[in-house]
Amino acid sequence: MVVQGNMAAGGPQAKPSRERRGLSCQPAAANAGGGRTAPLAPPRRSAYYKAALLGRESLPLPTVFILNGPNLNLLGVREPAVYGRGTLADIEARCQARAQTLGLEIVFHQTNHEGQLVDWIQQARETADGIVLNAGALTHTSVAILDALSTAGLPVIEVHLSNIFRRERFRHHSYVSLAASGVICGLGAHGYELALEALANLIVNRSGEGGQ
Ligand code: DHK
Repeated sequence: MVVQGNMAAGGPQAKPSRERRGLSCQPAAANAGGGRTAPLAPPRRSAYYKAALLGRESLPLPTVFILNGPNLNLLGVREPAVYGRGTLADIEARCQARAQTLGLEIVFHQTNHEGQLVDWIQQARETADGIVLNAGALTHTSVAILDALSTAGLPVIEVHLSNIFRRERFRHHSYVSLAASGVICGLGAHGYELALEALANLIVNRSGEGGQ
C-alpha cells in the first residue's frame, strides 16, 4: 500500500473504533536467512500475539512501536514549509488519541542515532505487534535498519510527513520500504494516524496484501 498526497495539517476526525474481529493469526513468514548457517531463534513475541495464537477469548491490546529518526525532535521549528508547524509532541498526542479508538497500545520514541533505532526495532520484535517508522534521513541510507526490520518479522508502516517523491532524487529511494507493508507520505501528522489504522487491520488479520 502506498498513500501519497500533499501535506495537510488537519484531516478528517478519527472514525469510531472498529469491533475487534475474530483472529486468523498466523506466525509471520519465516525469514529467508540466505547464507546463514544457524537459523535465527524465533522471536519471543508479544503477549497479544501469543494469546491470539492460543485462541484466548480475552486478548491484551496489541502494542505498536512508533519510531522516529534524526531531526524529528525539531519538528515545529525545522523547515516548517516542508514539515509543518506541529511538534513531535503534537504528533504523539494525535497518535495516543487514535490508538485509543483503535484499541492499540503505543510506545512512542524519537532518536537521532541509528543504533538506537536498531535497538528499538529489536525490542519490538519481542514485545510489539507492529511498527510505524519515520526513520528521517536514515530511510535513504540505512541497511542496518532494513536488516533489523526484516528480522523483526512484524508488519511495518513507513511514514513521511513530506511527499518524498516531490523532493530531491536522493529521497526517492527508501531502504525501509523493502521491509514495509505500506508507505504513507505527504500527509503530515495525519499520516501517522492512517498508519495506525492500517496496522490495526494488519495485526488482526496478519494477511495484508503485499505485506509480510
Ligand atoms: C523526514 C526527514 O527527516 C527526511 O530526511 C526525509 C522525512 C523525509 C519526512 O518527510 O518525514 O527525507
